[in-house]
Amino acid sequence: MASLREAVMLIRSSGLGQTLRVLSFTLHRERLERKYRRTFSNQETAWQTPGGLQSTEATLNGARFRFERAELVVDFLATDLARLSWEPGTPPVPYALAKTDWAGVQTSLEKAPEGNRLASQALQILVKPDGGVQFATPAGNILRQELPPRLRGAPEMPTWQLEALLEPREHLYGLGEQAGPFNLRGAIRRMWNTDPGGSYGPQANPLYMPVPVYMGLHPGGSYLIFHENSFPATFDFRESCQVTFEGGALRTYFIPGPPERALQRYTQLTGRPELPPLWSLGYHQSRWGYLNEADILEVVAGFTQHDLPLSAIHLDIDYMRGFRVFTVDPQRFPDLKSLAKRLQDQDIRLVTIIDPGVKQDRNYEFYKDGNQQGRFCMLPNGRPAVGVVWPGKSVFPDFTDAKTRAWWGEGYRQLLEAGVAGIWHDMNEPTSFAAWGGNTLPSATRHKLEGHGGDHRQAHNLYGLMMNRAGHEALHQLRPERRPWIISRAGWASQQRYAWNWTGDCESTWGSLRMSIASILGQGLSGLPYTGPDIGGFSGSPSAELYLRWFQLATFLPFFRTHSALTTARREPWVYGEPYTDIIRQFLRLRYRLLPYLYTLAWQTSQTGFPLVRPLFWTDANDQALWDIDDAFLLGEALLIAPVLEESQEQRSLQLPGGNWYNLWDDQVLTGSKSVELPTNLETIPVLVRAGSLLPLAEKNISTQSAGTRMELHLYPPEEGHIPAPQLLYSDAGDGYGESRLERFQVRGSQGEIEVTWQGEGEFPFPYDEIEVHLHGYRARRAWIDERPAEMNENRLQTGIFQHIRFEA
Ligand code: MIG
Repeated sequence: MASLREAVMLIRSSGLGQTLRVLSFTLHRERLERKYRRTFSNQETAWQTPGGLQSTEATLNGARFRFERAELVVDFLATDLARLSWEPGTPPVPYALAKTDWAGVQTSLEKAPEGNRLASQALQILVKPDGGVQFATPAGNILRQELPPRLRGAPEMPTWQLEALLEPREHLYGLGEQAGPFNLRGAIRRMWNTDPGGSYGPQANPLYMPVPVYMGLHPGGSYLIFHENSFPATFDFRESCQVTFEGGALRTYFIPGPPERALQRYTQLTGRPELPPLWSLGYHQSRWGYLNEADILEVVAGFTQHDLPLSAIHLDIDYMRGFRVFTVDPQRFPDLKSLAKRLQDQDIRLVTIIDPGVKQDRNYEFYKDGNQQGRFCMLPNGRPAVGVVWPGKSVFPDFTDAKTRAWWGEGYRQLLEAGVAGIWHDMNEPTSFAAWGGNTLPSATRHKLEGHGGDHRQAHNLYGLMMNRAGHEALHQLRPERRPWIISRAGWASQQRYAWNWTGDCESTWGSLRMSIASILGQGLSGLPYTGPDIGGFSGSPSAELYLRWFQLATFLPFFRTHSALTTARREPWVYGEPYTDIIRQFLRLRYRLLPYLYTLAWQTSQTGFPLVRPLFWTDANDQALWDIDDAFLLGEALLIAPVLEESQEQRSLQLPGGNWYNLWDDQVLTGSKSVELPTNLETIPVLVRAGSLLPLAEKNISTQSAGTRMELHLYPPEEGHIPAPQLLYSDAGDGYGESRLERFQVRGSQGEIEVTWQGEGEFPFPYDEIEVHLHGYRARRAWIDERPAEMNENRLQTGIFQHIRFEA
């Protein structure tokens, strides 16, 4: 049992029978592990180096280096994307790759005194005669120095270890979902999708979704590294950068360049998310413990009564018939379809949870069918791998088989036909309850791996990813006119193509609130832009103040949902009474006003892979003072959020990036490149707007379906001599694959005179009837709309569609 809490929850909710099942599973697995470890243990053999270089051969886009005991193949897929593969070891099944048809670039292979040098216009790779590898910029700045890798164990299943030296100032970020500080320097992290068991805090490791990708930043430059290897691994960043993979070929993608360019390349390689439906960026309410239709209707009525907007409500495991996936309990939800319809009429979407474990029950059609068709993971003895999850003894679909993905995909049909809008994938690490020794399937469990075949050590980290792929493909197929929306707990590299994710069962503490920022920033730099924590933390009952602070922070995160565990106090946004409900209402409204801005960021993510939530150094990767900041973040280009992360805090300090920043609440201007003190109060958290921004805020209609009838453009004057990047505004119907449009607003000028030019393109009609430009930190005495004098109303200007506006102080 991962924790006593879970043990108690388990016995309480499932009884003694379940507990005995868990014990029996654990004992059975232990026997299997012992047997299996004998076959595959690499622990006893000594580390070896590749040995001396024996031959070098230029290839079209790189070179092949034969060493005594290993071989290295280097390919330049693009000038700034190199793939290095060390064998022996099973090459990866390319699940993570979205793009495989790289044209490749011709490189020159040059013999130098230190070794063989391969160079493109963006990167030099030096392969030394002992297998050491050095990466440098064309100018010769060293980005990374690798020692000769080490390997041990049987050649068909070696353990590889790669060690690189770190620069004294080097910072490392990423590795998917992580707790603890944003900068991973000094950390040791395990790659093994894991359910920490009902609650976790700031140092937990591993979590549900580690990803073997990270970014390095040091004064000599920056780079991104992706290891395409799904075996269990350890990333040890304490002394040096030491990475150990317990199987498979050692495959590395190396991308030099500043963070945003590197991330763009990485997400070209592994894919970018499609644009999500607009409703998914609204507010979601959830709780493990909304038991039936009456509960749901009562909660929804509460939102109406308290005048709080709501976009989605989630059904946790209790909607199912005895936790059987793809069933609905007829007593609790007698008519899901009419419920979904009723909610939809109020612009509220229904999301249902789906767990991968399928109850082993002879009278359950889905199980029977899957069993007959051989859809479940097997043990080497040809019998299904049986674990224990909520429904009791359960079997696990093998999502690494295309036929199984298609079969599973059919399961969603009924839910979609009932009007369910989104799907929530849980327990897909995969998790099986166990009393000790980790809560997942036995290592010996077999997986198809698209015909290559392999064991659970290779397939474990791919399990959630491939379940999400199955779901994503099914939603596309079953409901082609709508955009799929799935949120998942587990996943792996390239996960962003198939699902959002949330940070799981984080504890309800101030430390956990703070940690969620680092987690989301790290995921963003791992290519995963859509995430967020359970507001208030999952496992406990937060104080009113903690819940409020969490809510205020989450207003600026992509995934915006309150969710809580069965055993906690109720947590609808009104349960804390005033002044909390009123403040929450203000933040909810702000969130809905921000939707066009968020939606534009979502569109940008689909084009670039940039996360919505970004570290402060995104403004300037050379500003070393920003490298450690994980108590504040950027939302897109325009907003900087500095949440309140401590109880009764009256002011907080912030390392402010360079340039001028306006306080969103009172327009006070601050100048950056220094640490500033920000006063706080209960009503707000510090939010700053970057000078030169034109922040779009929708007004009047805060529903998610039609984004608003009035658009306010909030103009914050640029600094003298600075021309900001254009502010984009993306619009479409909010779902489906119809027409869209993109506005491009260019702001120029400064204190004396400011102009805004507007260029729009696209067939979708501009969705706002009125436009109002609001000036901040600037007083205009006169204004012209398309060269005609116009009337200022205080600091506001009413206008229709325009091409050019000019303000004069
Ligand atoms: O073993 O479905 O992280 O959000 O409420 C716990 C019940 C299973 C874990 C998820 C949580 C969800 C809970 N699930």
